[in-house]
Amino acid sequence: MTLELFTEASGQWQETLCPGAVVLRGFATPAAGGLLAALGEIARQAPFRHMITPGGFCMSVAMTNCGPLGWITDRTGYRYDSIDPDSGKPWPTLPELFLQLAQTAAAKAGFNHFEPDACLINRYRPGARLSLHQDKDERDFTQPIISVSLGLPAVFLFGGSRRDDKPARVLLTHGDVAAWGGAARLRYHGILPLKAGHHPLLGEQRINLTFRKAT
Ligand code: MD3
Ligand code: FE
Repeated sequence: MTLELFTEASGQWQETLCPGAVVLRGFATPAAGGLLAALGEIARQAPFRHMITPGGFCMSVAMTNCGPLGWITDRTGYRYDSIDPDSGKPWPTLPELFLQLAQTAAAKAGFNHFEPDACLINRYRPGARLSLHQDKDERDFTQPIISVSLGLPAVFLFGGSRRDDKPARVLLTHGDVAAWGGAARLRYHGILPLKAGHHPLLGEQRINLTFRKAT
């Protein structure tokens, strides 16, 4: 990474990794208790599951969704769907607290009028990883993706616009919120295998929420 700008506005550390990629360190920390309570309710209605990739591999990251649309993968491909294939029912409602956090973070990072219609929830246990990929299943790439990290820290790989561009490593820790838009929106990215550890609120896991405008 050649450029990394730090600013401190209203006691909030903000790092610009590149144009369009902004990390708000600890932005979600005050909301963490409320987020986890809402998450428990979501996981009760739509339990975390290990989805199958089109290539036939079982993902090490367990996933669920909330909001009007959810991201899913199976042998037929990747897509957004309003129905949870495991229950046959709509995904749980997007909690007001989730929406509020996503929208305030988006605005702080310079993305106004963000109206997410999907929230993908990833659960990493030690060893779980996400290989380098682009997020391309959304309709409008001018819309950012907002991510919220909770629990154990993870090494985020921030690559370039081509798969073989050497990725930078960025540690994402509990409470970090990041906005990925503009020129960063189609960059390759991934997560290295989660290191074992214990987090006081989440135990042996990391949760990542990604807010998206899919349609
Ligand atoms: C950069 N999740 O769900 S969040 C994903 O931590 C995903 O679970 C990771 O990649 C996780 O698709 C990374 C940070 C993130 C999310 C979307 C991006 C970074 C991004 C889209 C474009 C560029
Ligand atoms: Fe992604």
